Amino acid sequence: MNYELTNEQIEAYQRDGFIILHDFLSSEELKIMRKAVDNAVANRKGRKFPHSDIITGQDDGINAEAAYFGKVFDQIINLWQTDETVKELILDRRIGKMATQLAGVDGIRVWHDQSLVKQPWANATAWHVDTPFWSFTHREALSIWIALEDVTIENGCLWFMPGSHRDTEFGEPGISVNMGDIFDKYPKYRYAEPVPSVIKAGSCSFHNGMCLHAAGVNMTPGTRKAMTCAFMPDGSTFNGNKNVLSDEQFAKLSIGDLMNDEHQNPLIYHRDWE
Ligand SMILES: O=C(O)CCC(=O)C(=O)O
Ligand SMILES: [Fe+2]
Repeated sequence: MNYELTNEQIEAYQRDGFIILHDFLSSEELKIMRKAVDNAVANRKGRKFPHSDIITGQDDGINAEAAYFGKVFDQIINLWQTDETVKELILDRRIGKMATQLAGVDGIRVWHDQSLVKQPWANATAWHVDTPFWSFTHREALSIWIALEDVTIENGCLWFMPGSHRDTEFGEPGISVNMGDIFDKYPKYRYAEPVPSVIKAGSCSFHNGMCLHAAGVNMTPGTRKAMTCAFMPDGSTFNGNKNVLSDEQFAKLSIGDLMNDEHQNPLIYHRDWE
């Protein structure tokens, strides 16, 4: 794992809101991660969350919009909670250190991981931001997105809008079936140039959860597999959103509570550990 970041890379991330890191995993590490994720996904049998029977793609009701979202990607969340190997690979202290350095915070906890598989001919992921969906409010929250297969313009790579993480706002997140609806809210970016993240299997990107991003349709007969993990800066507090929390966890929390449950949001790196 090439986990060393230069100051230039950290500065570029903080300026742009994302960074693309080629050759992140060695071919051996990639093989291990791909096998672990495939196995963990198969064992979940389509269950989107560890704590409920919702099946990925079937949780948004029966209407045209749900039918569209059901064909964006297969999304299996918190594999680390149901698979020991994925836990070891994703809650890796070295990845935590990278996230901490990029975010410029003191420490990082897991918010949630997810396997994202765009099936052949899958729909596009419209422009959106991530953090307003989550159960805490922090401008430096971020995600790693690891390509488990070569990711191309044709099979639905991610696209980022440089610098947008400093202009977006919290509040109603929403993601539309229409690719460009979010530009009604952020007109400054309607005519801006996005950057495609074309990366080989084993490469990764990090993006700030407030950075505008999207993914294209999968215009190929093959899959586009990625493993991702969202990170919450240590010290974040509950904002009232349920998001990926179970009913039990949600019932226990009050707005303003520190999100420091080691079973749900383990600390994976803190600068004090050096
Ligand atoms: O993989 C995709 O198509 C979208 C991923 C995404 O939006 C994210 O990781 O935040
Ligand atoms: Fe996203």
